[in-house]
Amino acid sequence: MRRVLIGTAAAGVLLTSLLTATSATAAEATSTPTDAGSSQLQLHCVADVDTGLTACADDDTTIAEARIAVAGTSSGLALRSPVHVATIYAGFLGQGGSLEIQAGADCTVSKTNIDWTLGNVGSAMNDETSSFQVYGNCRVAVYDAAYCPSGSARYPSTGYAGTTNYVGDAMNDRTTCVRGS
Ligand SMILES: [Ca+2]
Repeated sequence: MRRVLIGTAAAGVLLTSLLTATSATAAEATSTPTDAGSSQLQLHCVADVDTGLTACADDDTTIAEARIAVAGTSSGLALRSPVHVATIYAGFLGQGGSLEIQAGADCTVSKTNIDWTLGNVGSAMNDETSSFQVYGNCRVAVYDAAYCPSGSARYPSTGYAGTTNYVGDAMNDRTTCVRGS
């Protein structure tokens, strides 16, 4: 009997602490959005490097619908079938807000040429990136300045990198442009 009472009390304490922790996390997320992985809205978005369009999933739009939306063009050209070439994340891989990048084709074998450039990651992810995952035979470099100008701070400092779980203190939360090779 006594053990049951102790167990019940312990469970009550645990539940209370979980609720407290949840409340504290929610409060922190809305008041300190600047750290890696704590982007205020944690939006999941898609950008297409060829159409220049970006869309985000929300209450009315699934990520699948966003992919289709950015693949078309406002001039009414036929929908394409783009491929997923990279995803940047506000937190470590798979965490926080994200931006999935689509291009017209996989990256080429050469890992020194430029296959695609996403000139501006958009307001939801600007200066938020902490990590990136590559797909479609691509390697990636992230740049501080829009349109990836030479001389801009970048990661890696030269060349291109495969999937990276942290872009380093120097480039954390600074990425505006993403380039694939
Ligand atoms: Ca930047």
